[in-house]
Amino acid sequence: MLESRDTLRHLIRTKLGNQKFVVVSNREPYMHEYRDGQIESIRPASGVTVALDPVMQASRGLWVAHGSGAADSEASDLNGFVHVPPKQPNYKLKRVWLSKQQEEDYYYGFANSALWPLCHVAYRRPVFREQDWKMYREVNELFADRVAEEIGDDRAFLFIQDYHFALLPRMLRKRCPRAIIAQFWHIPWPNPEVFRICPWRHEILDGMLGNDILGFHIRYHCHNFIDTVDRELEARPDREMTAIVFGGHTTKIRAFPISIDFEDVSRRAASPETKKTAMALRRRYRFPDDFILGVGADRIDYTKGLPERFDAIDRLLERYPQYRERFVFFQAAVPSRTHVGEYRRLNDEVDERVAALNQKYGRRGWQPVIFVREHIPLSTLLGLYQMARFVVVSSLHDGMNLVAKEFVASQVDSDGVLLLSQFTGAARELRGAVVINPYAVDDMAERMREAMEMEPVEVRRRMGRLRAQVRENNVYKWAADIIRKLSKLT
Ligand code: ADQ
Repeated sequence: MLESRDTLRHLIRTKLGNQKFVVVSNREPYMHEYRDGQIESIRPASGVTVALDPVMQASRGLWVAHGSGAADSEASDLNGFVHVPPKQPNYKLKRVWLSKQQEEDYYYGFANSALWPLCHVAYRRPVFREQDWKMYREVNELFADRVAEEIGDDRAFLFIQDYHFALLPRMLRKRCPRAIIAQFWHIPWPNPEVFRICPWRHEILDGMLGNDILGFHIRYHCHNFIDTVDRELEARPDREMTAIVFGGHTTKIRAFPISIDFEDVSRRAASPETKKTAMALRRRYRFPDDFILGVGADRIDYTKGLPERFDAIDRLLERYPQYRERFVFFQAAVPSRTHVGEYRRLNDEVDERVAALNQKYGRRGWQPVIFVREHIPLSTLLGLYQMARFVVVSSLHDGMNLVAKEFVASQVDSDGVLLLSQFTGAARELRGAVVINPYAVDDMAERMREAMEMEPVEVRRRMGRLRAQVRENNVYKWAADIIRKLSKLT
């Protein structure tokens, strides 16, 4: 049976009954900002919130998150509550306020300068600062208090998101004794050799083993986690059951590949508005006649392989001059974590690569790369995907990657090719993509050429196969699988 918003809603009602369903994440699903003196709500470009919003709409639960928008406080009530989605509210968001220093040390510091590089192994050295770690613990405590205020001794399902809250499961177990606690780790988990450099590795593992269920995107990350615990703690891993018994409590470790709302994205992609958007983009960017479009859409993050992608385009145009003045690569790039030095350097590096490429090949009003450093609405991304011959996902390491799945869902005519890094969780699941190794730039250039020259029948065959997989393994199935597992624990 195909899971949908309706089947998920039904499942939530029958399995969770009247118990509270609470999601906790750092990033909020809707932020309020000031624009031209008005308060406007925007959706941040984060895979986590994109995936969970439809789940929350189906469950009508409570979402607890950091209120980070400039107008968030004004848009919420005195206790930080606001009803969302703004146009058709059907669940509650509880905003937790953090000071600048807390945000600096917990979010930019420990979460994004230590845990993010540690788990991604993209050859960026993690930075471990005592002050960041202390603040990470403090902010986890703060969230534990905010959630406990809502739950107390009630029975409830608590669903914690990601690497910002490794300590929260243990803290909540103490505060909410009747709650069932699950956590989904949206990024990879490294092997024990890599993880052992973390000075607070025992505390982190202890925190995560406060969960009843701990989910990763793929089995490989589950096995890495079990191996890490086995190496670091006096715990009893049960490899058959993929569970860990620690301090008398069992944590089940499971793979749940996250996904998207396939039907919604397909429907929007097939709409007349998307066609209009595509035509408007064509005019706006003066795409030449008979042009071939490649597209990338990413946060500007060193794990996404942007410099490598531009190097491959350079190699492509060098080797195959017939594509000059015909091929355009559109990169939608949303700035991210620019408080962190590593990210600022990456921004500069990406700018230099794009400028060098356009300088080297550009002529007569044509430039090979259009680089738009903006948060682009999904409707515009869909217009681009409609025109694209291929989309490149060249992550050096990625838990899953939802851009790949959104592109597949948008291909209602099955006339585009997905170039997908072998180091994404998505590559383990999706059959039909052209698999690339972003570290092998020459080969990536060849794969781009392959995508441009592929026979239409082969393009359709591959995309048809991809679409069948994403249609079936949609975000509602991801959530339903987790909820079924949770409900077995009551
Ligand atoms: P992210 O690293 O944020 O997510 P991803 O899964 O690709 O990565 O999701 C990014 C989202 O942002 C997509 O919905 C995409 O459409 C959107 N986006 C990208 N560029 C954009 C732009 N320029 N403008 C507007 N929107 C843009 C983390 C993990 C992933 C995992 C997700 C979900 O790193 O591996 O897939 O969580 O678990």
